[in-house]
Parts: sequence; structure tokens; C-alpha cells
Amino acid sequence: MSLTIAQKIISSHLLSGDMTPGSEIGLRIDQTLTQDATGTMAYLALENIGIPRVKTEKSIAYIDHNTLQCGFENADDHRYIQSVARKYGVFYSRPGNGICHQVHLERFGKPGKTLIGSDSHTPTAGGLGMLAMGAGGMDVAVAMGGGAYYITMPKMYKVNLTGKLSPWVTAKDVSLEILRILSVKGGVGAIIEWGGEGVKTLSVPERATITNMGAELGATTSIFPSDEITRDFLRAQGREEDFTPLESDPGAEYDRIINIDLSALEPLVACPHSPDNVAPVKEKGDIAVSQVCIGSCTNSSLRDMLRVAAILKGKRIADSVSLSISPGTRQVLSMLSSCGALSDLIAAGARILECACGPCIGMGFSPVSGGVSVRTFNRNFEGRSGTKDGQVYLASPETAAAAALTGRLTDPRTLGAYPDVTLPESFLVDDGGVIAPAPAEEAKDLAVERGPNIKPFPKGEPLPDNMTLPVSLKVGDNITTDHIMPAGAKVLPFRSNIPKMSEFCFGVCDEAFPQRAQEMGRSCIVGGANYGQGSSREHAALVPLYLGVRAVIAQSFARIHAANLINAGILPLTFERPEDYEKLAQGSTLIFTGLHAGVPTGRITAPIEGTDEIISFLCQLTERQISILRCGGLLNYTREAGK
Ligand code: MIC
Ligand code: SF4
Repeated sequence: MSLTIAQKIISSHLLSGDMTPGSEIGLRIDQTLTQDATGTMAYLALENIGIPRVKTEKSIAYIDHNTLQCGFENADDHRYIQSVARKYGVFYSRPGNGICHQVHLERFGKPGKTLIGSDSHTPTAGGLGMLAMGAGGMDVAVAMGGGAYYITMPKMYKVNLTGKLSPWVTAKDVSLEILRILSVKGGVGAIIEWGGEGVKTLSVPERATITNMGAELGATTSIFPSDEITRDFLRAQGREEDFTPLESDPGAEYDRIINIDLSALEPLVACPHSPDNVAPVKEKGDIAVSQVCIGSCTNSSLRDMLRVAAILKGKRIADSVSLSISPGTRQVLSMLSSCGALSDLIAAGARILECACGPCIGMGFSPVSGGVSVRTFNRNFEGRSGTKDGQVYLASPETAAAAALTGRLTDPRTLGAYPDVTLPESFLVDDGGVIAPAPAEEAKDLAVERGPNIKPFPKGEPLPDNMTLPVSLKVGDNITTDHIMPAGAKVLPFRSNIPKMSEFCFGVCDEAFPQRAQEMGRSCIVGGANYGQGSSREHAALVPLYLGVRAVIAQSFARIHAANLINAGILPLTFERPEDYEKLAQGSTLIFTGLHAGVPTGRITAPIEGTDEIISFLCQLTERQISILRCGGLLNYTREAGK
């Protein structure tokens, strides 16, 4: 049988299920990654599972999100992660070493292997031909313990690239073009394979920009072939031995094929407040820009930084603009420094930030009230920048550099000749920022260091047979996990403290929600389509659980969030008749009875208290998922299974 690239990796890692789209499959996971904002929960879960050492080929704990230390909280969390990593056999990438996805691409990713990470942009490693997926922290903990990772077997989409990018048009514009075509829901349930002749014109970091933003399509993951360009990249990183070639079979079948002619693309921009709100830069008119941010796991490679430095060389940024530059990794920063490009950036007026997520997650650098910020990042959700009325536009490093120079949203093609940039034959390799775990014999006597910021996990309760649930909140379509559990410098320090975090839950939509939900006792939330898109943060399930939410009813769910709800022991339901969404309001009460018999049938009904209305819900769950709910969440289930 002819297979796609993803099907080949899936079939060589299949532990359970069959590869029919829509059925549940269990995969063996070779590598895992965590970052600090989701990592504490993942390692608390790992400790709970009770195995002495991780069983993966390589697991890495990155520190890159919560690097602003305004109090003891983030520092405490980092110390906890370092000590737990050392004990359990996990490599520790210290703060300053870089953004998880970029470091992983440079130093650890391997074609043909599987990777899951407690971060939705883990598919970045698909640029190297890895099957890399974002997951909740509990799922990553289970995989570290040697357990399978379960997904719904995805459909296969193929994007055929032809032609070659014109000067000033970049991989970021390819990402924005596919978002324009498919929208933020368009990749749900699919793996996107990139192929065609045009692929040969894209370097690995450019491919990684594209697979990175596949997360914004809701895709399970995105993947490129592993070819001579991949080999060259690995050789330049001093690890050619990690190369294996990988391509789809000639007769491989796809559920959808999309053609993109690279030569026809032009500079694009995603306008506030959604990554799929895409338009050509030249059509946006004259927009004043007060801030430009260059970096993030999407656009912080050496290639991107050298380009920006070449554009800014010998010039000064506009007086009205504040420009931040966060190189993706210590490797990128060192190389920028040794070739002199860093001095060009500084001379142009850039503010050099550390190699971390920084402004992308609202860790400082919030824009001025109502201000326009042009960012090379991947998400421009409302409020994510830390300024509620900030207007964030997503663009390529080239377009961002043009805006920094002119102080207006500017088509970079108007800047003249495209500066030439040559990438070095080999990168500066120094893994000194990664600390190896203790040897197994030493590890068993090591203590894990826990500061006062680390509070215990909220406990899920076994699914009751009957539940009376008032609706504590009703929201619309495309609700992101940033709406449910905002990030930013004020909230992120409490990622290990669910009771404290709960005060901020749904703050962007309704500040009164936390108190109302708590007063209601048990309740449910009603949402629209693509509920829970965006970040993989399981806090968006654990915090509602803590506030008493026992079911979420939506038109449809984003993949990682649906899994996180089940892992937390929260029942996800969809409307059988979409129009029934209108019948529920905040304060309506649903009376669920006979759930134990009803849920396994895939369909349950519930009357709305005080009315004649009866609503039908679908709950298409696998036996494994039903068992998780009946145990009160994944941790209880894993412990039960281990007995
Ligand atoms: C994001 O980009 O939204 C994050 C912050 O990296 C998240 C993880 C988190 O919330 O900690 C993600 O993408 O999963
Ligand atoms: Fe960090 Fe931003 Fe990438 Fe998330 S999207 S991992 S916050 S750089």
C-alpha cells in the first residue's frame, strides 16, 4: 500500500488501533519536550504516576516562557523543574538557552521519530520530517512513563508547492496564505504534508516556520519530507548521523490537495485578532505602527535574524517605534554576535531581549493603549499581548523590519533591493545550556525541590450517573485557551497554583465568571465552534474543573483541548442539532440522568429545567476515554491501570 509520510511514521509507531481516519490510535513516543509554563503540571503528573525514570529515547525540559522573575514564583518553578528533571532522567535546557521549538529543531529533532510536547507549537519539528504533536501536560507525563499517546487517526492533506519565493516574500507568507485558504478551523482532524518541487527551495528553518503555524490551522500536525536539505541542516548542526531520508510513496492518497505557487505570493499580514484574518500588506493602507517585535518560535532562526540585521544595517528605526528582537536560541545569539550582525541591530535602535518567548506570551513588552504592534509571532488573539485594546498584526521578519524603519505598515518590496544573506556552512555548536540528568543509581536518593508556589493538582471526580448543571457561562465561536485561561506576566507565575489562577479564568470574556461558577457549585459551559483552539495549556481544563465545571457543551472542539477536558475528568459534549445552541442561556439548568448507561451509546439527552425543551447531545468517546471519565481523569486512570 502507498503511504504518506505521516502514515509511514504512524505505522512504525502504532501500539493500538488501526489507521482508518476517525478511529483512535495509540502511538509509541520517542521524544518529549516540556516548557516551564506547562512543565510544572506535567512533572507533578509524572511524579504522581510513580515510575522512577522516564522511558523515552530523549526527554527535555525547556525553560523559555516564564523568564521574567518579578517574585519568587517563576524561579521556584524553574528550580522544581530542574530538580525533578535531574531525578527522573530528563535533560534540562536552562533559561537563556532558547525557545523550546527552536532549540529542539537545532539540537534534538530527528526525521522519522515521534515527539510530543506540552506546547501547541511542537509541530515545528515537522520541518525536519518528525511526527511532532502538541499535547496536554498529563499526556506528555504518560508518554514519559512509556505509555502510548492517543489521537484520532487524522485525514491526510497535501499542500503542493511549485515555483520559488520572490525577493521579500518568505515562509511566513506561506503560513499566512494557508491560513487564508483554510482558516483557523481548516486543519482540524488532519495532518498537513508539504510537498512538490517548491519544497526544494525551502531551508529547514523556513519549513519549520510553516509547520509551526500549522498549529493555527488546528491541524494535528504538519510535516515536510526529509531530503538533502534536511541532511545539510543536520550536517551544519554537527549531527548528520541523525539523518534518515523520508518521502511519501508515489501513489499515496490524500483527502485534500491544495496547490500553492510560491512565485505568485506577496507579503501578507494577519490583522487583529485572528491569525486567519489575512490580507496583502499593500492593501492595508496607511497604518501607524508603534511597536515591532521580532522573534518567537515562528521566526527567530539565524536566517531570520541575519535578514533583519541586513535590512536595518546602517539605518535607524523610526522615532515612533519601539523594536524588540529576541533571537530564538543561544546558538543564534552567539552567531549574530560573532559575525557583527548584532551590532547592526543595536546600532539601528533595537532593544535586544533574551532568547525566550518574551512578548509573544505577554512576558513584558505590552504595546501602548490602542497601539499597533507588528509581530513576527503566530498568535494575535485579543488581549494576548497584555494590552486589552492592543492591535497585533502578524507578519514576516522582512515586513516587520520595514515597519520598524518607516513607522507604518509597509510592503517591504518598497525598500529596494533585497539584501543578500549567506548562511554559514556550519553552526556554532555548544550544548552547554543543556544539563544532563543524574545517573540512575544516584538519582533515586535525590530530593525534588518544591517551593511554596507549587500547589497540589486539583482532583477530578468520577463521572456521576446524574448531574444537575446550571450554565455558568455561554460564549461564541473560536474561543481560545487564552480566553479561558489568560497568560501574560501577571498570571503566568501562578501556573503551578490552580486556586490562584482561577481568579483570572475567562477574564477577557466575563470577569464575574470565577465567582459565579464557584457559587453555582457544579456547572457547565456552553461554547460555539472550535472551542479551545490555540495553546495546549491544560490549565484551561484544570482551572474550570477547580471552579466546579463538570461538562463543556460546544458546537465543536479543538483537538488538544478536548483531550485535556477528558484528562481532567470533564465531559465534552456537542450539540446534535446545532440550532439548540440558541436554546441555552447563562443560568439555564440541564438535568442529566443515567450518564453511565447513556455516554457509551454516544448520545444523551437532557431537559432544560423549568421548560419543555429536551436537548440531544453527542458524546463520541472511545472506551478508553469513557474509562478516564469514570475514573475522574487521566491520573486516576493511569494509577488504576498500573495496579
Ligand atoms: C502559546 O504560544 O500559547 C504557549 C504559551 O506557548 C502555549 C503553552 C502555554 O500556554 O504555556 C502553547 O502554545 O501551547
Ligand atoms: Fe513561546 Fe510564543 Fe512559541 Fe508559544 S508561540 S512557544 S509563547 S514563542
